Amino acid sequence: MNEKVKSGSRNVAIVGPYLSGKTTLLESLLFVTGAISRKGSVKDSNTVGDSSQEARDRQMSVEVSTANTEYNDTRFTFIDCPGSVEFAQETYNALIGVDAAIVVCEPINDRVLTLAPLFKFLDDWEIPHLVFVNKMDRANIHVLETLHALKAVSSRPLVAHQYPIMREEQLIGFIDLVTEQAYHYHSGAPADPVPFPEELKEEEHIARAEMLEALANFDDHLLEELLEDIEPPQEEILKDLKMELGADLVVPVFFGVAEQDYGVRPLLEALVREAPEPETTAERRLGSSKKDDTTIAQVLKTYYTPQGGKLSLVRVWQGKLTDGIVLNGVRAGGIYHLMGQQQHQINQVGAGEIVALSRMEGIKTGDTISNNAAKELPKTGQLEPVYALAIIPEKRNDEVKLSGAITKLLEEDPSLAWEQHGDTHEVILWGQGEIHLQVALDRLRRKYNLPMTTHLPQIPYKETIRKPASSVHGRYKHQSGGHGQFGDVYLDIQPLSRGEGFNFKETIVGGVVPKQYIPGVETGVREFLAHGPLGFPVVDVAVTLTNGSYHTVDSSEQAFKQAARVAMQTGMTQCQPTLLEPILRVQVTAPSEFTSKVMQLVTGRRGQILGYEAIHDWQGWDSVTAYLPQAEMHNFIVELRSQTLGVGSFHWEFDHLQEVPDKLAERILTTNGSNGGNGNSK
Ligand SMILES: Nc1nc2c(ncn2[C@@H]2O[C@H](COP(=O)(O)OP(=O)(O)O)[C@@H](O)[C@H]2O)c(=O)[nH]1
Ligand SMILES: [Mg+2]
Repeated sequence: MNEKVKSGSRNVAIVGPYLSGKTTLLESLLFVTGAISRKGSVKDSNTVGDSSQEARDRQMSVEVSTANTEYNDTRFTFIDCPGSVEFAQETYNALIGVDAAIVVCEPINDRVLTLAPLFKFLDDWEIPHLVFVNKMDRANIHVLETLHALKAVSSRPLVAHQYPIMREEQLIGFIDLVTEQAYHYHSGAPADPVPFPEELKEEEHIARAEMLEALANFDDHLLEELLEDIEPPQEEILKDLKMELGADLVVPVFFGVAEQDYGVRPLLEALVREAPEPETTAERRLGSSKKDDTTIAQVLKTYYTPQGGKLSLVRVWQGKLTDGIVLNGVRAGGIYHLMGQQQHQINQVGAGEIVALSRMEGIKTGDTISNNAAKELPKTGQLEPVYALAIIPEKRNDEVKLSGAITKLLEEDPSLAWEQHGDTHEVILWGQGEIHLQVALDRLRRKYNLPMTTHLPQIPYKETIRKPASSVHGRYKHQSGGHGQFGDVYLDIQPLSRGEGFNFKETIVGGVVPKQYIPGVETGVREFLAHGPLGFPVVDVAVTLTNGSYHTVDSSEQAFKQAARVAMQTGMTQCQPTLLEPILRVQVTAPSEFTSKVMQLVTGRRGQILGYEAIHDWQGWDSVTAYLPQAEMHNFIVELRSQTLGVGSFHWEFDHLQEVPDKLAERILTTNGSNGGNGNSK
């Protein structure tokens, strides 16, 4: 099927906080434009946006979802993005491929505040965006107050594009601030023009003047007109809106009720009229590089379908995609338009479209793909993992299948990570929070038939010693038929400073321990230190072989290894073994009004505050730096989010090992047993 040529197209992401109504808005956009004949609802789990089982189970979007429609001769591709912070990576990866974003929010002050990280991302990437204040059927704060709250979190000036007409807390219509025409909404039909509501004259004038002033900041001609009290022509206002939205200089604001399709047509009209054309976006992304016919596309999302096929959602920046095209050396299996989970195959598609390609093996989300070695385009950074669970297949035999399945899981969702921990041998799944990991585990179970059990990851404690022991004797002597075994050593054991690790020396004179047996001694010492007296790997210890004796027939490297172990066994208990815990250097970011709460959270978890400061390119946000024991970090992100309306986040790295306070060490050792059983399961 070849696509009918449309006069234009727009790729638009729908973003905003969890529960603001994005999936509902998409449903309404598709309904109003005739792409679907009946509206689904999130409650009934039959929307186009939340079509995956993982999304339906939770009645929330957990990955980006695409749908196409047409309005006024313009072809639209909408991408419904998850709003939960735990799925932000999905949203960010998709956003770099769109021409504009609709930021959906609720008229509730606290919720508006949670938009700050999203606005920052949009502005850092200069992605044109407009705001759709949804749920205006229960707006219990004044419109101007909502605008005020929005302005406080956006670094770009917000301009009301409409002035809502309310009846008590219900939206019933709007005044278009460009034309000053008023309209009333009706369910199931476009809005009707109505006479200007005189009682709103004053408020409307203020909002309109603010809009014009904001636009005039980037247009001297408009500024002159305003200064001279000349009414600017509507075309000029629209031209400015288009230019300034397109360059992410201003953020127009709309109001609506997605559930009743109110405000949805004006939004579509504004997108047709004012959102930048795909060519404009492509020019911005591709920069000054030479334009030719080379096909350049970028992967916005990778899916594995329930049938196991791979689909790469791509934005075509330049050139075209044709059936069987080879990109980065990989032949595409097919080209598809996606409508939720449905796929519609097409033969070819030109620049400016977002489509899915099948079987792009080895190609990852964010990759730039081309038929002629195009230069790599910028991609979004990876969110750092902040929450971990240790996972074990329910069925032992599944262990071999696990790494293949996890690899696919990570391709679909790059904000997951996994590791096989060197000390604890656990498989640890890392992600952005509890729900994020639960969704990942659901996918493992459902798509890969890999049910998993989970527990809290063990803390990789280590141990060291506080005191030295000298000339510790170890002798290994075995006489059992044939020739025997004999090794005999004297070791000095000394504590080292934190971070120095392990070192082994020898000061043997006169060959009392022959050279060829010394490596055996070192191996014996190292093997012992893998499991110290407390059951954990020992660090920051120096061992010196000072003396010993041997037997010409019975000695061997093996016997000296055993002798060294005997000496270590005796010696280490005299050295006051102590438990060490990993300390992370953590940098917490949150709006400054929460800084004192963040500090309390840190100190309440045995943390040590190192300092705090304002973030230089993020007004109103602070960064608190602290040392925190890893043992206190498990649900730190959960607490942090609950203290900061969900917007706090942190960066961490391992910093050093530190002695565990005695009382606590005792508790850890008794609950873990003394043999390194180190399990702190739930
Ligand atoms: N009152 C009201 N509720 C709405 C409106 N739009 C969406 N909702 C409800 O808000 C909840 C979250 O909607 P959803 O579309 O899943 O939000 P998302 O998380 O942003 O995708 C659902 O229960 C919707 O029915 C609206 O305009 N008015
Ligand atoms: Mg949703």
